[in-house]
Amino acid sequence: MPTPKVFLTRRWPTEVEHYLSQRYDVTVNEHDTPPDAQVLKAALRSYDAVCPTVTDKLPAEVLQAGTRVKVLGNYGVGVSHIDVQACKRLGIVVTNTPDVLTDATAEIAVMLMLMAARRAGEGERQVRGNQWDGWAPTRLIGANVTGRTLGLIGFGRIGQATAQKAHHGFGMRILYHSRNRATPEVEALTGGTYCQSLDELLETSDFVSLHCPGGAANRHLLDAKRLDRMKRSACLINTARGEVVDEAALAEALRNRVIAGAGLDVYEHEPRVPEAFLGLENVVLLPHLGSATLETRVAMGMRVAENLERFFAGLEPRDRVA
Ligand code: 8YV
Repeated sequence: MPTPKVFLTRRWPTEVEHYLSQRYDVTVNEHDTPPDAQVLKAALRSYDAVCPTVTDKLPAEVLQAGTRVKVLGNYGVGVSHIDVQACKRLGIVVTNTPDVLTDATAEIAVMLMLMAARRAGEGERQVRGNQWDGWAPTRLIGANVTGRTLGLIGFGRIGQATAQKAHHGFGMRILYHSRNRATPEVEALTGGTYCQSLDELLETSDFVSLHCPGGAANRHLLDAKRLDRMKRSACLINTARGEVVDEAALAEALRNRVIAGAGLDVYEHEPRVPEAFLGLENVVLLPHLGSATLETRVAMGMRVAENLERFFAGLEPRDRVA
């Protein structure tokens, strides 16, 4: 079999690019900017494997151009930027990179919870803006995280890791809402209590953290009505996907103090961050840092490599999602 042709839509850590180049005929998008639909279509026509990231939109209309591509080795765990059903119809295999980014992403969820509760962004802006005029008993008063209730929506790997860190690190009470109840072992490890009713979780949590997949099924799951169910003192944390939250409704809720704060790592139309958030002090805004540690990004690349190796050897890839 001739050496498979592989296209990386972005730059990857050097050691992974090197590893792949020794095994395949690899082309890297040297510009490292998100490729547009035309570039993606051309890649799907010319390469055996295309390796996209969250920045690359692959709807059915683009995928249909794929006369040569056999496998999409997604660099990341979320695949809501890919029409997975269309891939199934077209016989294109899709793989992702679970496990290796679980802790890095859970760390960001915990960090956002602390930052939102303790008004860290607001405080830092004061210091950098030369507006801090010294310590005072009543200024920049936040809320303790220790001992409070964390409600998780979605309880997969990242949700569970977030629960574990929050429960064991900060003695938090953990509630979770998900399609399926976790095993007793997982509940014991994470301190998680299953909450069948989403409304009940929203009404009783001091922090609500999103860990469900994006895509059409969960689009605007947190809308104005659901935000209104949250405690006035609560914070919303999102490290999942931007589309899970109605951003306009969230901005309104933050402005009107329907909820106390939010910590966001993801946005519905990245890299656009809604203007309405920028003027609000009670929202922490991060630039999709979930998996951004060197060891994680290398491990993600090596996981894609492992999936490609198995695919091209005629075996079932470890992380096949379609
Ligand atoms: C990744 C993420 O870095 O894996 C995911 O789903 O959200 C990120 O942390 C990104 O998706 C890369 O494709």
